[in-house]
Amino acid sequence: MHKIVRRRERREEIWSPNHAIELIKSSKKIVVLTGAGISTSCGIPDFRSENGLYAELREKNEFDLEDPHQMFDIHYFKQHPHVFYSFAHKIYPSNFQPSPSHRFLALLEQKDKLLRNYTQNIDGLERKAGVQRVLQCHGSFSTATCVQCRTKVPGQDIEADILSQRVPYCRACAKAAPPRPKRKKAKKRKSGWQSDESEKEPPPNPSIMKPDITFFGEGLISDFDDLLSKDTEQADLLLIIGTSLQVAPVSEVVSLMPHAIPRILINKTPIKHANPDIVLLGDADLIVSYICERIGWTFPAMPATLPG
Ligand code: CNA
Repeated sequence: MHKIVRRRERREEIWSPNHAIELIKSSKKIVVLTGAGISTSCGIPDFRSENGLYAELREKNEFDLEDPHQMFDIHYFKQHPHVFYSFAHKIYPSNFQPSPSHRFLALLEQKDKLLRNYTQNIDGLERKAGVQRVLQCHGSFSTATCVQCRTKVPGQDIEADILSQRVPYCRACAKAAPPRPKRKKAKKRKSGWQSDESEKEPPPNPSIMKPDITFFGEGLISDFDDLLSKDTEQADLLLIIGTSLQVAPVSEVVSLMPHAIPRILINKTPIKHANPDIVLLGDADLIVSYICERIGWTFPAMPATLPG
């Protein structure tokens, strides 16, 4: 009740960056909802910005897609896996380093203020920055699963295929299938993208491996609902950073948080449906660096090895 009154009173005022700094300083259980905007400075494009992946897929149309969403659509993937694997190396996270925004999350955790980071990102950079209390709502490349027999393998097993733009097939399915007679030399395909189908014979029953990232048409990882219902009871601040909040159900974190909890949006573009109390528009890295400077926090050193 106290919180509700406080927020109603504050809503009468004009909230400023100073309020944001005060809220971050005083809060102890911060939920941070992040998206692709915290990784653009690392060199990974987001989806919906002017120079994002959707714009690139639309403009270049090198994959002949009717709609850029198809690149991450599970039904399309199962029928045309070579399209995703011709492209996946561009977003494969092995060579990227965390941004100041990722390190800000690590800092909140170090200060014992981070209740949880709900990230929609699949690049794993929160963990690389040392953040432990992170839920990768849309999964990651750290494991891969056979779409047919559901055998799970470490992501490293398909890394070479991703980087060479080849479709990885399931070894377990190939072992289980009866041997089949040798084919004559495969004909080269005329398609624009490189397909391994033209390079080598696929296994008898080609079962495709898929990285454990959530495609459109797939459900979220199982922990999401449980953790969110616990966190909504404890959270005292919601920070939304670098997301257009267009992808449900993660976008619903905002509406599921009790109204008493103040919400701060840090983003390049305004997101009206986040209904934020404080909007800090601009580059996330610059804004979080400014906040840290004002509070007197310095970024922790990067961990030497990857936790978890
Ligand atoms: P989005 O819809 O592309 O929105 C990104 C938002 O970030 C936009 O509102 C931008 O204005 C904003 N933004 C971009 N750069 C910055 C910046 N430097 N500072 C502040 N704000 C910035 O992406 P969402 O994350 O909202 O959509 C969820 C999708 C995107 C998830 O399914 C992800 O898997 C997917 N995705 C992830 C990555 C990644 O892991 N790095 C990259 C591309 C897409």
